[in-house]
Amino acid sequence: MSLETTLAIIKPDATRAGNIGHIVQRITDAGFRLRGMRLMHLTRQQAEGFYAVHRERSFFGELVDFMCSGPVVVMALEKEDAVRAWRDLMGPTNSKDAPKGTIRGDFGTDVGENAAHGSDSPENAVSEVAFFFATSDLL
Ligand code: YYY
Ligand code: MG
Repeated sequence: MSLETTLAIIKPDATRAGNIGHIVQRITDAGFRLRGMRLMHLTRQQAEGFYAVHRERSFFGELVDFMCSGPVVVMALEKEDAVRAWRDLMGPTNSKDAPKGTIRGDFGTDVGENAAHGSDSPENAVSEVAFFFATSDLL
C-alpha cells in the first residue's frame, strides 16, 4: 500500500444532470482527500491532448465532442492506493455493465456517457494530475 494521488473527472453528462454534489459526497465518504478541484469547460485542444492515447480509436471523435459538451470537474484525489480505489468506486467503463452503488452504475448511461474518469495506473496518474494542476496548486 502506498499513498497515491489520482486524477478524477466528473464528466459533462454528470454535471448536466446535477450530480456534482452526489459524486463529491461519495468521494469524501470513501476517505479520499481532495488535493485540488477545478470547474472547467474543456477546449477541443485540451480534450484531444488529455485523451491522446486514444487518438487512433474509432470512438476518439465522439469522446472529444462529449468531453467538450459542457462543464467538467477535475480533481486530484489522495488515498492509499488511490488509483485502484477510485476505479473501484467508479465501476467498469461501460455504465450498462457497472453495478448499482458504483458511480458509473448510478450516474452514467452507456460506454461513452459514463459520468467519470479515473487514471488507470500510478504512472499515468502523475502525468494526468500534472496535465491540469501545477504542483504549487496541490494541497
Ligand atoms: O479508463 P476508462 O475511462 O474506464 O476507459 P478507456 O478504455 O480508457 O476509455 C476512455 C473513455 O473513452 C471511456 O471512459 C469512454 C470512452 N470510450 C468509448 O466511448 N467507447 C469505447 N468503446 C471505449 C471507451
Ligand atoms: Mg482509461
